[in-house]
Amino acid sequence: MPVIKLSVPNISCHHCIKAITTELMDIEGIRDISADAGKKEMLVTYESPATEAVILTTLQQINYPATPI
Ligand SMILES: [Cu+2]
Repeated sequence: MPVIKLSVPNISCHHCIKAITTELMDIEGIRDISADAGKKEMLVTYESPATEAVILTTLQQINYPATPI
């Protein structure tokens, strides 16, 4: 199953992580999310029909633009 590591500069606290997790878990195919508020990074495990593009677009839409690292 693919895992992407993302830099998400707008993460500032655990509330951000909760909001992001809620939003991403609504996408079919997202299997796991772990985030580090200190590093402003997250790991997303996913499978079809989810794609990296869908994940990045969703994060952009909720104002947490992300960059794969
Ligand atoms: Cu926050």
